[in-house]
Amino acid sequence: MERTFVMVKPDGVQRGLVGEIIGRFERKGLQIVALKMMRITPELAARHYAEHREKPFFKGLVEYITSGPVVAMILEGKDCVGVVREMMGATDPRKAAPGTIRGSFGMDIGRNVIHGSDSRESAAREIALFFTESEICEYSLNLASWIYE
Ligand code: DAT
Ligand code: MG
Repeated sequence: MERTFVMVKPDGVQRGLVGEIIGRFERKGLQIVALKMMRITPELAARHYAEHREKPFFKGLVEYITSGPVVAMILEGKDCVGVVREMMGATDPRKAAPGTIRGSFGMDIGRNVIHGSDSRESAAREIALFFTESEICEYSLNLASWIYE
């Protein structure tokens, strides 16, 4: 099983989309193994988005992601990283496919509601950045045989 890091961004929290978004992942069959609400510091934002440090949108991105609480989680499932990226849709919500999370709920690239790791390597890095080992719950889903063959 694979794990990925997902975060409902401050706009998603303010707009009351937390339940809708988590519900979509639950109904898909992904397992929540860690979940918390938190405020991201500018330092954590800079580490999380280190790959974008030189981009013109970096300052605005850090302001946005630190502007209110986020809901951070670790999801687990078969091909979880790719499955979540597909469910999120394209980075620009106006270009994201209808029915995806960004395609359903967003308009601007700087208010795109959700973050999800883009690779297994990013997932491992971001999970370590946001969660301690003791915050991760190992448990088996009794439903597993109804989700996977
Ligand atoms: P994603 O969040 O789909 O992985 P990314 O890693 O390329 O996208 O960028 C991280 C975030 O930065 C993205 O969710 C929104 C913001 N962003 C990306 N490209 C942008 C741009 N051209 N203008 C403004 N914000 C941008
Ligand atoms: Mg990214």
